[in-house]
Amino acid sequence: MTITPARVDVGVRDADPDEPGNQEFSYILSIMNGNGGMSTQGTPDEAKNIFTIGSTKMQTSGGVQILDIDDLSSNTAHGPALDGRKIPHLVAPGCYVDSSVDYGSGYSTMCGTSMASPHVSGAAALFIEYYRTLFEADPSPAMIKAAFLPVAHDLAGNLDADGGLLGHPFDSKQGWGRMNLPPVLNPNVPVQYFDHPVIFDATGEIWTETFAPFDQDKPVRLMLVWTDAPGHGLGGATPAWNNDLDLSVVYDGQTYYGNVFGDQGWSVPGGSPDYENNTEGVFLEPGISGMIEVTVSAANINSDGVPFYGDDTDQDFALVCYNCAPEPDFTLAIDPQGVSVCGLDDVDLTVVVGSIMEYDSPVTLGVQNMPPQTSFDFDVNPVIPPGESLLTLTNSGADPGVHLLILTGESVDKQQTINFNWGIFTEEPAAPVLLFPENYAANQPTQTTFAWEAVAQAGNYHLQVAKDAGFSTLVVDIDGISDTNYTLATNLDTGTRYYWRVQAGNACGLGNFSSVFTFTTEPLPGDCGPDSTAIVIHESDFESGQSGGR
Ligand SMILES: [Ca+2]
Ligand SMILES: [Ca+2]
Ligand SMILES: [Ca+2]
Ligand SMILES: [Ca+2]
Repeated sequence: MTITPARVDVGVRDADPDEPGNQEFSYILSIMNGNGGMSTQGTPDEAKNIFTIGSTKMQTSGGVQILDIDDLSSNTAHGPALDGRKIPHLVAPGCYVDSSVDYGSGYSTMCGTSMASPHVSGAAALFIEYYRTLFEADPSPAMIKAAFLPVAHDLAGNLDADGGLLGHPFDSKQGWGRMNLPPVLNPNVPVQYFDHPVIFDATGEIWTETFAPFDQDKPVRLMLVWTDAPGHGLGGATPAWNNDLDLSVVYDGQTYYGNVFGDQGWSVPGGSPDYENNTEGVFLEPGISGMIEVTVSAANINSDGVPFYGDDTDQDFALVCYNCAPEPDFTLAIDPQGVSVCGLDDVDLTVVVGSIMEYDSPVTLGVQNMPPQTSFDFDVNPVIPPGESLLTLTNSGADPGVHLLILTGESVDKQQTINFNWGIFTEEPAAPVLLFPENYAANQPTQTTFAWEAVAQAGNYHLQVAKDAGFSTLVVDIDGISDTNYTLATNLDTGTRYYWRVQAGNACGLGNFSSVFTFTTEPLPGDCGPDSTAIVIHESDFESGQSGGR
């Protein structure tokens, strides 16, 4: 049975026709293995409401990681849809991938867009969980796309399925780029999510919000996605779209429309609104300093975008903005973020109070958790954002140690805090006492965890691991450890003897090293044990065709 685009486009909005109301369903489908070319997708790849995924390279068929993972793999189909819409929406690693296929020798690798789309399905499941923790609600299928598309990895300069050079997104080969999960689940800028903030009832209606970039050194990325009414759904050259929304952003007197990008992949002013695609992005390059006004307008509402609601002409949408602050606010920063001193010297730190969206209410600064026999002073307080103040910390005999302090900023309706460390020391720390691996421990994991007792006046610790008791061949030499334990990020050799020691340091200097402990790592099957010498008891040269067992 052929699945028409209409069937999946209907299902994104309402996957269960027997159940009253809408049961939304996020279809994340692989585009066909069309092997490049032009418009080599099949059906229902042309559907407009689904999330269509192409494939990038990852491993050889033998399972060896390859370097050019940002090239499209030769199997993936190129769009556009026959009516001109750009597909796929996203690409992900698909060729080759460790898979559950069994060619008679257990698991094997496989190459295909069918291997790429499960990466996005899994990532979407993680995003749904993340979104639930933020809003105690499920994101719509349009919201899932709107969260992933604007932060996808731009594949410009890499190869398409035919070996040609890719440009910047949005195009009909990489779509919006290669899936990039960290900024979706762990963004380093504020993200504003709007899932059906309004439902347009008629052509001409608009929705607007004003934002400012939170971090002026990073881009502002906006994405508008809507689940359109299904339409004829037959594929082919007859336009599949029904309702048309437009994203526009006004900044510094210029209007930026969705999907109007310049040579460098950033949005440029001018051009005209996109009337085909139901994913519209505006990417403003770093350096935006003023407010931006975001508008979603109902350019053409001719169909029932939201069944079981209102009349038969309406449409909802999802909009996501990365690096957008929603309202005027101030920011706090301190430089340096931590200080250590030996003796009774005063310490000076610079507090920077930033302004978002021209926020200028006075900010009163303070420091909490000050230890006894210390005091603080700001040369300017309160500070009018944007502004600075010099913070001086004075010590008249506080207990030595690392003190966690809290810098506070309070304004009429806002408050901010940041933590920083003040290390106060009077002498070099003593040598640590090692805990584990215990001396002469055997069969330790190769990603060994080391632990030692805390030392008075330790600012941080220095761990050394060597293959000899004299520490002339160091295999681990890590400084600045703040905890009293450390787990190796890389593996030691198996079946090998190691020696380790720790010293503590602070602003007064480095203490003595601990006594040395030794341990051995677990052997692999067939490994000779540590401190042993292999003795050959049988040899056979199969390559030369001789039979074994001489
Ligand atoms: Ca239903
Ligand atoms: Ca449009
Ligand atoms: Ca309706
Ligand atoms: Ca209407």
